Amino acid sequence: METFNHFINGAAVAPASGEYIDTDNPYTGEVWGRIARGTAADVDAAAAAAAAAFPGWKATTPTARGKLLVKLAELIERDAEHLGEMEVRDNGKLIAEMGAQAKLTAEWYRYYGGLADKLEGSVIPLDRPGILNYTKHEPLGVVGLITAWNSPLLLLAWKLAAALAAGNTAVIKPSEFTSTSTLAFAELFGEAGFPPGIVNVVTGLGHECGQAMVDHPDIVKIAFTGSDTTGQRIYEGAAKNLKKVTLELGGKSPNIVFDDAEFEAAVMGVISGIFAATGQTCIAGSRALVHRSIHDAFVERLVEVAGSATIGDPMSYDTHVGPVTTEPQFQKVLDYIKIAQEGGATCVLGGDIYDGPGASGTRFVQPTVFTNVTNDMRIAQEEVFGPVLSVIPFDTEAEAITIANDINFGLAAGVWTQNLGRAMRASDALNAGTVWVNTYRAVGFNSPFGGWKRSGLGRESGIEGMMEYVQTKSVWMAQESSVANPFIMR
Ligand code: TXE
Repeated sequence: METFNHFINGAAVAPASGEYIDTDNPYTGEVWGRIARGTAADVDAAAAAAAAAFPGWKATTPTARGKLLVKLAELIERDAEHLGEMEVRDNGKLIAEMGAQAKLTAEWYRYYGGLADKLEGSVIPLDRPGILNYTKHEPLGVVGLITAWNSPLLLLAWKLAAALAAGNTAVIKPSEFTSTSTLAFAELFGEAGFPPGIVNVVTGLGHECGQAMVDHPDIVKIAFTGSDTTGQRIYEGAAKNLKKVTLELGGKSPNIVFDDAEFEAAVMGVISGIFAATGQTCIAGSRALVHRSIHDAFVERLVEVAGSATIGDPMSYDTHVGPVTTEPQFQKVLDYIKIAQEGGATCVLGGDIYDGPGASGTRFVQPTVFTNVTNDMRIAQEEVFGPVLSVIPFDTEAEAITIANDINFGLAAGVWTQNLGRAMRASDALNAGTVWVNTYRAVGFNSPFGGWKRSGLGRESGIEGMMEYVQTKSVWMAQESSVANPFIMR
């Protein structure tokens, strides 16, 4: 049984409470480690370390900060295999995905390392003689970064790389289900040459440790990935101290297949949108909107391919669908299958626990497809976060767009068509932060990502992602120190 402590000021620190939380392997069900159960006292210590490190980090030139981030990227690439394996042990997602993701996170640190000394202010051509007015982008201070269990290191990179490049210091809280890869990753900062205190990790429960970060007066911003209800709670809590927030809150994304789509590519695209990562992805294309003229043939092929997925050990490169990460999530997915059936949807694939070959008897759900779904059903409106697809037929382009937008979320959307005009019209009309045409589930370090409506606030990645971690200062410098009339505005 391995024990993991907080990482504060460059060192492992035991929890003030002395308490730990068990952590298990979703594939075997085995409890293999325990993580520190952080409380307000631990958050205090981490915030104090980050606050102490902030002036020095802010004063470090952006070029020097960038070089350290690039060095960190090299270390991530060196250790990617190990970090990826830790993530699989924590969240049960496929090694093919988590290994690649761990390596990919390096790109965010490299990109923001390069961007660090390119964030320029402006000189404002004032309508007043003898005054130089310029703007500069300054860091916010200590930022709190709270991540979810589905992709711990990638979700963190989207936040942390931008925050550090901009000159902020950080307190991080990974999900209580998947904390160990983040703790191992934090060790790399010292080796890369970062002074201690710039990056601190506290682990623990959301309502205890996470909430203490939201309430902490010295943490000036919270960047969060998780559910919309927790995101709303964080937003409300942050309002008390007028904290800034960036929120990435998942969705119920439509994947629209028009009758002129390249059939086989669209089938694979829809499958990749929902069954990859066992559906545990914020951008899951959990609503397939399919033109009625191809609906039956499309469903038939979808069921054929999804039904042949190899289910089992996430550490095997031959596995297509792994276990559900957490016990509450497993129960939630099963509940939603029942909700769909009670709501009148027809289950044409799966619909139950999987205990066939490759399953270890823990948290496997069969890839599941529902037809006869209408967009007002709960299964079409609420995020399941599991391998459950709803197929909804449509007759016209206008109807497809109406159904796609008739939802409280707006993170992503997919469009499958060979008609360029239709692709452009649909991309314009869809209410989503990301639209993919003839592809799905693609993200990049330099392309802004974020949601509309209940899918969140703010953007991550790209230049916009860095602007979430700076505040603008406007400096006025007079050539001559004269105050003509002290009683009126100059
Ligand atoms: O999420 P939570 P959970 C969705 C998905 C899933 C549901 C529940 O639908 O079924 O969320 O998953 C921390 N103050 N997504 O329970 O509660 C918590 O410790 C501060 C979508 O895991 O949102 C964890 O670190 N922090 C999503 C993080 O918030 C708090 C990815 C996420 O937990 C807190 C994962 C509080 N009061 C789940 N309460 C996506 N957008 O991709 C909890 N936390």
